[in-house]
This record gives sequence, C-alpha cells and structure tokens, in this order.
Amino acid sequence: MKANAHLVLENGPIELDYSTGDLKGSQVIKTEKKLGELQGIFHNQSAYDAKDQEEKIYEVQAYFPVENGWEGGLYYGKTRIYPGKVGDEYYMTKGHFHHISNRGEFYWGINGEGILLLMDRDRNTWAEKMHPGSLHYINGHIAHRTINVGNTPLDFGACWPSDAGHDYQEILDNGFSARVFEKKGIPTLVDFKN
Ligand code: M6P
Ligand code: ZN
Repeated sequence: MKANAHLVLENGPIELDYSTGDLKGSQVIKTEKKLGELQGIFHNQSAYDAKDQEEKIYEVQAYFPVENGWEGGLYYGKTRIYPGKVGDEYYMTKGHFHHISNRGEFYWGINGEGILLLMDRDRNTWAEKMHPGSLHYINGHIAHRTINVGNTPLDFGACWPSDAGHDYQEILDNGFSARVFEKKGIPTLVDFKN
C-alpha cells in the first residue's frame, strides 16, 4: 500500500549536539555579546575600560519556533560564557527579569562551572551552583544572571515561554544586590544590597 504523504517521517528542523549543547539547523539564530556591549555591568569601571572592548564574552544560539510574544509557545537557547574576569569579577551575562514578569524559565548546566544568580523584586539575591547536569527552575518575578567561575567555557541550556520577553532596565539601573568576585582563588558572593 502506498504511504500517505502526511505519514512520511521527516527530520525536525533542529539538531542538538549533546556534548556541547550546540544547535544545528537553518533556523538557529546566533547572537554574541562583546565586552563593549556590557557597559555598566561590571563593578570595576577602570578595569573594564582597560580591556579589549572587542573581546567576545558570551554567545547565544536560539531556536524561536513561534513569533516573538506568542502566548503558549516555548523558546530554546544555549549560551556559552567564555572564561575571564574584569578586575576580580568573573565574566557573566547581563541578566534580566521577564517583561511579563510572572513567566518562569528552566536553565541546565552542560559544560563548565558556573553560578546562577537569582534576585527577587525586593532585591534579595541568592545563588545556585551550575555544573554539567545541574537543573535550575527559575520562578516568575525572579531576575537571573549566569556567571562563569571556571577556567573553561560555561555552556548552559535554557527554555522559556515565547511571550516572556526580556526586561533589562532594573539590572542596568541598579544591578543585582550581590556580585561574584574571585577572592584568594575562590568564587565569593559579595553583598551589594546597600
Ligand atoms: C539564556 C536565556 C536567554 C538569554 C541568554 C543571555 O539563554 O535566558 O533568554 O537572552 O541566556 O542572557 P541575557 O539576555 O541576560 O544576556
Ligand atoms: Zn529569562
């Protein structure tokens, strides 16, 4: 019997490399953040100014199967943060709340050693260790930033609602209420609440 066209099995549009988390396929969107695009993010401004502004700090590969803002869809991302520091502060993402604040997100560690910094609307900040296999549920209303505290790239995956959006303003204006510095070779959470 002849197979119906709609019953023929095809590959999906995206393939996932499990060892690196890399996404492959024509629909993968790649973005990168150079140090010069992270103005105001790091604590030590003179150490920031002294560095090569063209250095790549992190890059994101993403799969957006539905239109931005679509209610009920999901987005998928893989981020790589390169190892390094500005002064004693480790390389990290900008960090954000969600534009629709109650939308949650999953993160999971793939390669490298990191810290997930979490902050509520009252500016209470706490942190979780990221490592290969770590899984992190980020509740709605919680700002999230990832930090590479190792000597190798930090790769992590993410999945979030397609209508969540990014709200960077609070972080650009006031930062997180804690930062992670290397102190005597050890990643140390330092309170910046006051
Ligand atoms: C993850 C997801 C993305 C986010 C990226 C980089 O992949 O949370 O939505 O854009 O990390 O983080 P940021 O946008 O804070 O720079
Ligand atoms: Zn998010």
